[in-house]
Amino acid sequence: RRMATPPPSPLSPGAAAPSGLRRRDEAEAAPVGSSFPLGSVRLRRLLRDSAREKAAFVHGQVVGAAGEETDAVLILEKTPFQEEKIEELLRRHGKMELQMSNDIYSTYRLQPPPELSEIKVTVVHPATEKHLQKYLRQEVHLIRETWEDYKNITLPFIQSQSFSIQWVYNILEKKAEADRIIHENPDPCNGFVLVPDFKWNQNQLEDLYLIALIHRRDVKSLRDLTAEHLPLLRNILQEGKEAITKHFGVPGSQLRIYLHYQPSYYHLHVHFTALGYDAPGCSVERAHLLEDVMDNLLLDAQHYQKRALTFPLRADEPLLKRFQEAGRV
Ligand code: GTA
Repeated sequence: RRMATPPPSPLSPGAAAPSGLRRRDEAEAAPVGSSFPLGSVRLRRLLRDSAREKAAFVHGQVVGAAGEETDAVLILEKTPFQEEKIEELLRRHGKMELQMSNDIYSTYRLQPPPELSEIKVTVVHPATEKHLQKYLRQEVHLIRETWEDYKNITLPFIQSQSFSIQWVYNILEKKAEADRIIHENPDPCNGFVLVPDFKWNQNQLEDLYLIALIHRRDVKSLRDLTAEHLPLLRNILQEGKEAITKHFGVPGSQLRIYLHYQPSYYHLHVHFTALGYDAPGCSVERAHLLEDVMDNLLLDAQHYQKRALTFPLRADEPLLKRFQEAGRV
């Protein structure tokens, strides 16, 4: 999506910011500095980098005041271009160095002014070993999990060790990100909260990414869904689409709305991403379109307690070891 003919979006210059969203210039006016001591991070190793995503996943060590060391994961990403800033970038370009020239073709190395070359930094601190593993580049293997595998292998495993979902409860209880909420249906059974995903900086619509977190706390993943949850899923689909169209001007037909299996966080949530954005985790081996999930539940209330599900696991994930020990890989 180009921002030349912007929707009634808080992101376009001069547009009034709907409640709960800050305009970009306001965000820039926020106090400089942060609670995270970026300058004192010691680089331990590069976990992964991606030339295509222009991102580096870094394992760092933070030294506290008393000399204690804690692990951190830093994700450094070059942010997408904003159309309204391109002219300024060309006009105010800094040093421009010719790299090669051939007939009508030439390439240059450009050093733009700092305010036009922003980098998004995502910090996980203190990071657990599981976080380091999550972002480490590794081989992946596909698992085909039957319902018996789920009950005997996966469920005991996720009950014994999975990422904390405190951040989800903080959002639901308005202890964090309350000013970022785009929509809420407060019903304790069929309600949810829609917030921008922390992978999206909200500066451009190309990589739009929001998540809907359900209020009820007894649904871990796709595997728990039955026809009983259809009203909840319908609310997420309809109200989520409407809210995104209203706030960002993106029609429902340009949204990819899906669940992950396996998720990283076992509190049911639904991903809303721009259809044109190749979001991490949107490939067939991980993503289940919400509307397909709803159709499956309509056809058979116990669909997800019967069928086998495929998902990828990284080579040294303990869950893969459990499947190997059970002779299932
Ligand atoms: N608003 O505090 C949070 C928060 N946290 C902790 C996670 N999320 C949050 N959102 C808010 N506030 O989309 C978001 C995540 C994710 C969703 C959880 O909640 O950004 P999931 O349970 O299905 O887990 O979804 P998933 O898919 O593993 O999460 P994630 O982090 O997207 O990781 C998938 C893969 O994408 C990773 O293995 C990694 O390779 C890649 N990835 C992760 N982050 C980035 C990134 N910033 N840039 C590029 N690639 C990334």
